[in-house]
Amino acid sequence: MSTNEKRILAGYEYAKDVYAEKGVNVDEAMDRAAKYAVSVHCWQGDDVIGLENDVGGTSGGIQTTGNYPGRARNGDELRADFLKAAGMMPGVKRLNIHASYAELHGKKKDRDAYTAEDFAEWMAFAKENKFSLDFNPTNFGHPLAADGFTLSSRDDKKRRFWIEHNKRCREIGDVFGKAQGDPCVINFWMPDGYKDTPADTDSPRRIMRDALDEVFESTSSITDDTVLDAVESKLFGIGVESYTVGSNEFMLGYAVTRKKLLTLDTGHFHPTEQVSDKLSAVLQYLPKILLHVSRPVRWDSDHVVSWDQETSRIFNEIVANGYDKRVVCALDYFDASINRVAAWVLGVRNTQKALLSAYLTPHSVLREYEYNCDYTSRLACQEEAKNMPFGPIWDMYCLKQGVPVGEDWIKEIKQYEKDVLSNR
Ligand code: RNT
Ligand code: ZN
Repeated sequence: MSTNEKRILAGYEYAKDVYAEKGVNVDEAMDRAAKYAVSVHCWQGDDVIGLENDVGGTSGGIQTTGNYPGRARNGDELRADFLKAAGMMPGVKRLNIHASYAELHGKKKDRDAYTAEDFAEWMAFAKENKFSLDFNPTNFGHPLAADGFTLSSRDDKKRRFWIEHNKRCREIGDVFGKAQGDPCVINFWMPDGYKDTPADTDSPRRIMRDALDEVFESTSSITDDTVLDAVESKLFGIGVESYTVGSNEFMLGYAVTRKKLLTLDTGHFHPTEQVSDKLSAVLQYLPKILLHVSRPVRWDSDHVVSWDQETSRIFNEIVANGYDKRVVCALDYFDASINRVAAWVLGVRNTQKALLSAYLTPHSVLREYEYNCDYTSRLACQEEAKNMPFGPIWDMYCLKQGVPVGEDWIKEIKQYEKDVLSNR
């Protein structure tokens, strides 16, 4: 055993005792954290540009900022970077890809004609490395979405194209789901909306509702066994400030009436609204929801997920309420101002810290105080919980998961940057 490992073990023994005193079983907490899957988005690795022939990139109010060198320029680089990053992330990981990551090899076809074959490399990669795949229609970054409308377009030709694209995505997800033996989670996000106050707010919503219905009804042979559909709401995007067709109320209503998952992205609400407070509200009416964990800084800026108070609260809600099976977790951010592989690792490790720390929190003690109306003790205990020796447990968790402990991963990233990224 190395000196470092001895130190980790000593710290761990001490910390375990402290937690045991509060009735927390540390080994069980680590086990549960490791089993809760986090779906990691491929698009952090290439600034959401994608791998298609002539289309791709961001539009519809989302934006990647920064120009750090070393961006993955093709599928092989993106997968190599992802694998490098995955080796530094504890816990079960899924791999979340977008339709814009089709590898067409010069084939002249558009998004309304994609099939699972266009994702053959991703499927092989997922199988080889034992990641399950999740999927997303790409309703942006395309000339037919240039006017800001997709499934709610009044233009029949454009709307038909997007309806067909979203159908293809369910078919592709079905192939993924069958191949991996567990459902592929498909997230439907449409950027549709107006920069300025509309004269007609009703018809785009009616058109989108009917278009979504058509997508799901015409592919209804695809069931929950292979695909879980989620619809993502949003408040506003850059250049789409005044009206978003797929608003919170629209998507919540859609999810409840059509039995879909609702996607709650932490950047898609007014800054004083908290997704942590929404989980137990929507889960009174929906069996499952999808989370997009992100970090909005003043707007939906998609900063790298930090282990901040709101992220902690979200995972406390999941764990304390026993929502582990009902809240599906995916990450959604894109930062091109720092090393992109590091950005991946940071976001997942921070999510995992929030998750592990939630499993280590004595929720039943806190609830007992609450039920006895002893709010003094509840607050005191919540504050004391912040001071628990989490660090040594985290180190042991990383050690057990076979990923770098402490800051060791930064050295590894710097080496990778020197050997691989800087040569691009
Ligand atoms: C946009 C949504 C959406 C996208 C990804 C790339 O605001 O959050 O989920 O970020 O699909
Ligand atoms: Zn999102």
